[in-house]
Amino acid sequence: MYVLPDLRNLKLMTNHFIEIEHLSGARNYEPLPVVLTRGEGVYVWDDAGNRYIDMMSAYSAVSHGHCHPRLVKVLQEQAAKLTIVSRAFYTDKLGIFLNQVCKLTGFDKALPMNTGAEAVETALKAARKWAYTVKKVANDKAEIIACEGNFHGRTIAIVGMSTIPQYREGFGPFPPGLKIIPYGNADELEKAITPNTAAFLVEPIKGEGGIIIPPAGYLKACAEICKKHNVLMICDEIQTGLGRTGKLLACQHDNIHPDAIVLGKALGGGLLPVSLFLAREEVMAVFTPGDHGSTFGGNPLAAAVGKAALDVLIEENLIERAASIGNYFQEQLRSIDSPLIKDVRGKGLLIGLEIDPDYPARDICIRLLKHGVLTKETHKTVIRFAPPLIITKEQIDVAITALRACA
Ligand code: IF1
Repeated sequence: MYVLPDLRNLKLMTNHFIEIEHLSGARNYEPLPVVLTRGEGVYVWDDAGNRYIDMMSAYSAVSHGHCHPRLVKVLQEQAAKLTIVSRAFYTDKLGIFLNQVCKLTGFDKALPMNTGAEAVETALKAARKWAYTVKKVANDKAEIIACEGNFHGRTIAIVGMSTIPQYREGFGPFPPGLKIIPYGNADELEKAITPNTAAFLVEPIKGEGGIIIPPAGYLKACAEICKKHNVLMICDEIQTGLGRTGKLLACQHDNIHPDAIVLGKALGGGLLPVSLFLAREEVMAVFTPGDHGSTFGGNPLAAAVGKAALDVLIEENLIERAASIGNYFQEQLRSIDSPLIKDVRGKGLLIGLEIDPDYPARDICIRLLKHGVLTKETHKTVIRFAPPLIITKEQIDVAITALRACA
């Protein structure tokens, strides 16, 4: 049995922490060789005291910046007061949070969960039960349509909709009734709909799929097709929502109001997991007491932090910042003259840099790390630039200078 050396007198060495993690941790990730110890605003520090601009924001979970003082204060105060009581009892925090988020997003009802995948599973269960009890689809025949290259989480049912071989291999068999269509073409949706179709689940912008923006009007056309065929349209706004693309919800770029959405990531203020399934009344009404739940879902600690995260989003104008600073960031990225950069795409502060496929994007991420900028490639050729929404133009200029030196 490996005896861990006494950390107190050990020089904080990166490889030491990496070794410990490799010793005991599953290898389900291949992180960059950096050991982070502290975060504040757009910055994180490693164990040698080097400072980095965080261009990942934990995949958009840290939109408010690391350890936002106001959010940490709410967390600390609530953590010292009441944290987890289960949903067997009411609390003084949950109703206020759900009422606030329904008013903000325009949905009738919200069901609190913890991770994004749990909120997506909740959406799948609601869609199926709505199909059987409202649309009168024959029992166990409900179909749900998703898009090629989607990412909605890592559960068995959700990866049953994935088209990424690595996300599916070795995890079958998968539930039936899940259909895949190409992303970005509304005609393909209409062709895939049958009388048994319960719902269409779609990301307004494909995140993991490489920051892919669908043609303007795509979501609107899909919403009209769903309405025409009495199919629920559910937008996965876990990564694109809460201001990330320059609007509260990314589906608002197409002026649509879907039947339901899922939120997560930044809803927890970069402090803890908070997610929600939001829907119009008729859809949420399918859940009766005992149908669905979660030990931690809707706990007062998460509700207090979730409410504060929404307050900060609005009061610090983070949505408008994402739009204006995001445009500036994209302009600066487009001004970089490098044969390696094939495309710059994104909305607000969800930006992807398409790199020449002959050049491993990970190498550029490693070089950026050495220049004080932290990010990661997605799908080998796209570098993600999704900083906290509090980032300033000056901080973007520093990142651009670093990228000029690396690309
Ligand atoms: C990983 C990226 C992947 C999501 C959307 C639901 C979920 C996610 C649109 C599930 C989660 C995370 C998961 C993380 C990497 C990251 C990610 F797109 F953000 F880059 F994988 F695609 N819907 N995305 O993006 O939420 O259960 O994780 O809270 O799994 O490696 P979760």
